[in-house]
Parts: sequence; C-alpha cells; structure tokens
Amino acid sequence: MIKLYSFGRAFNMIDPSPFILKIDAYLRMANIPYETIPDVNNLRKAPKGKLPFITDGDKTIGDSQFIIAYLQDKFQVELDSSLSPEQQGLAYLMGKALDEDLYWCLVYSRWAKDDTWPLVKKALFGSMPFPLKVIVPFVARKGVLGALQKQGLGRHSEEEIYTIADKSFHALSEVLADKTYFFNNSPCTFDATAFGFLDQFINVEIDCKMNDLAKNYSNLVDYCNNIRAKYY
Ligand SMILES: N[C@@H](CCC(=O)N[C@@H](CS)C(=O)NCC(=O)O)C(=O)O
Repeated sequence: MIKLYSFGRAFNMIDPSPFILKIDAYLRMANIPYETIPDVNNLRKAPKGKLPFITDGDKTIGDSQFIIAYLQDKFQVELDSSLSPEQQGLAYLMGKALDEDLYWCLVYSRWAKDDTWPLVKKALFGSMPFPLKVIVPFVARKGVLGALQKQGLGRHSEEEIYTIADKSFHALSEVLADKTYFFNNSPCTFDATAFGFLDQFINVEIDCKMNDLAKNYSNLVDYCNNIRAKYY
C-alpha cells in the first residue's frame, strides 16, 4: 500500500501544502489505493527535507514530480494518455509555473503577511508544548522569509506580488474557460497540480486579499468545487 506522508488537515484543507494536495488528488484521480500519514514531524524523515514523500514497501520517494513519475510507471496510470504531445508539453510547463512561481505567492500570503501569519502559526504550531510553540514558529518564519528573499519574490512590493499572483489566476481562468478540466474531458496530471494549488486559495479558511483575487474567477471556483465533489 502506498503511504503518503503529509502535514495533516488545516484551514478546511486535506493538507495546507499544495504539493501534498497535488499528490493526494493525483492518487484519487488515478484510483490508486493509499494511506495518509499526517504528522508535522514527517519533515524530519523526508528524504529531501520537504513534504510530500511516499513509501511503497521498502521504497521511499520524495518530491511531487518524482512521486508522480513513480506512480505513473508502477500503476500504468493513463491520465495523460489522451493528451497530444503539444498538450503534454504545455501541461508540463504550466505545472512548473504553479510549482515554482505561484507557490511563492502562496507562501508570501500565509507567512509574510501580518494578518494571516497568526492563523498559520496557530494551525501549524499551536499544539506544541510551551516554549516550543513560541520558539519553533519564530525560527520557521525567519527561515521562510529568508527563502522568499533568496528566491526573489519577497523583494517585490505587496502590490507587485498581488499582480504576479493575479496574472497566474487570470491565465489559468483563460485556459480553463468553460471546460470541466484543463485539457480533455477527463482529469490529467496537470489537473491534480491545478487543484492542489487553486484549492489552497479558493476553499481555504483564511480571509486575505490574495485568496479574494483567486475567488474573483468564478470558473476557477467551480473547477475546485467540482473536483471536491467528485473526488472528496
Ligand atoms: N519540489 C517539492 C517542493 C515541496 C515543498 O516545497 N514542500 C514544502 C511544504 S509546501 C516543505 O516541505 N517545506 C519545508 C521546508 O522547506 O523546510 C515537491 O514538488 O514536492
């Protein structure tokens, strides 16, 4: 049985990590039986120091891209078989845009903003005993804010970051248009990625400007809700 190592439920999300939600959605869309092991301490066991990772018997695979490649190969997943080579190329690049760009907007909206940080702090670290519940979030936030600076997004103004996020929401909305899924009539790997990210803005129980920007696109809201209704 595949075991998916995750953080665990928070803010009305199966998991607050878009990469974990991506794998969770992929497993459901591909109809692969799995078990979730939710625990913030999973990070310490993660082969690359990040979640998600999966185990399959004695094999351990880290990173959502390599997890999907492993699952696709092992279970002969056909989710992408109806995509043309051009669609497969576009789907790959669109997935990278979410993984490598929109992700940092999500990180900014949750970890850098003073209105959302207290919620994140409580959800992720609130159950820790004193004094860990004070020290660990302080150190973790410092690390995340440093990563935002090094990656570069954190050097933009707040308004510029909203513009960057909204450009992605707008582009996704235009590509999706009135379809149920991004490419053909059934979900492909990119739909697992898109849902993993968009649901983090649209159905998350956090009120903030960035989430409002995403919720302005009614087709993206319907998209997330349809996937929730069908697979969750
Ligand atoms: N490239 C990785 C990214 C995973 C990732 O960034 N996970 C974050 C949570 S959303 C994490 O574990 N961060 C912990 C850390 O960096 O210490 C993937 O696709 O799985």
